[in-house]
Amino acid sequence: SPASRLANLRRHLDLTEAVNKVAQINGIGGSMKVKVASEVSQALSLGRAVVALESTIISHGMPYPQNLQTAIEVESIVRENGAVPATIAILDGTPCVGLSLEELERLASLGTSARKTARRDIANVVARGENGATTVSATMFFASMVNIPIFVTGGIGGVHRHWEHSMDISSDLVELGRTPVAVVCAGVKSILDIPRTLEYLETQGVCVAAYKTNEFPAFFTETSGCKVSCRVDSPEDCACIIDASFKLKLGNGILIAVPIPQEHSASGHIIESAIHKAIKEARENNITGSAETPFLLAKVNDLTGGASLAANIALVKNNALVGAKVAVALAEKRK
Ligand code: PSU
Ligand code: MN
Repeated sequence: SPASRLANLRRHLDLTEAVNKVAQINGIGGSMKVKVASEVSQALSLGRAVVALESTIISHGMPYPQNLQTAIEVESIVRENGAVPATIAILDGTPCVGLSLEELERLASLGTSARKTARRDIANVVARGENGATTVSATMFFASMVNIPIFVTGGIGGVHRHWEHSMDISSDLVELGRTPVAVVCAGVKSILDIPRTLEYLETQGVCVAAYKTNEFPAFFTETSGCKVSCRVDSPEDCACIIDASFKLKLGNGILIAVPIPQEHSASGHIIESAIHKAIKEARENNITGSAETPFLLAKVNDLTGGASLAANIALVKNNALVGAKVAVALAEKRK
């Protein structure tokens, strides 16, 4: 039908644009190189589902070797559900979209000696030829650059407790306000100020959708006491909202918050008291800025005897499952 021919043409034009974008970055005139794994660029040019994955969660979010194992398992969950995984990191100064097993191994064993790279750090890491593990903000930036619409992670950054003194608000929230990528996460940890994180996302014009629930999840637990204005009940539901947001060219991101599976949810009060202690210790040792989140994550894990790490791994895998299904539903819709 003419309508489907038009749709095909439209898609062809979008893809040409995507391919050109990559080419431009790799171009002779351009000085900047972005390496896109061939499996990823092929999938993108065929309009197939691709899921971006971040790398700070590997370097700073989990200890070795669980980080490597989780990264590999997350990639295979994405594949098993019909999408191509694209883990994003900066290696020797080259932004890479899609890592080989060797590259994943390298990043996982580098751990915290890879630089935690948010948007503000990208140019510095590239210019110095360093290794950078991308946070949510930097990963969104590169995903959007190569037209990957879906990105899966564990938890995003947010408004820190004591924000009124430190003014510490994660650049993840601002990135969500200005980069059109849908981020699948398990909400934010209560190391952060959750109600104010949601207020800030509203200010930034970000649609926050909760998956099969009316409440924003708090990473380790299914509930946070905060309601969201958008509930989604299926991958297709998510795909419709993403598609509408992109077609309207709203320009901002979307947050899809998937609660941790009930059987893995960590005991609320144990986590809560660990978070309390961790924050107290961070204050006493004057740990602030970009060092705060990795410090709190590691401390909470120590204090809970690894229970929080197990929960973290389980929810990331669950997010990968949901994210891959959303990516497939979106690719179907765009056919
Ligand atoms: N929260 C988590 N796990 C993580 C992070 C946050 O539960 O691994 C990482 C993500 O990479 C996120 C970053 O983008 O920390 C936010 O850091 P900051 O709070 O410094 O903006
Ligand atoms: Mn910060």
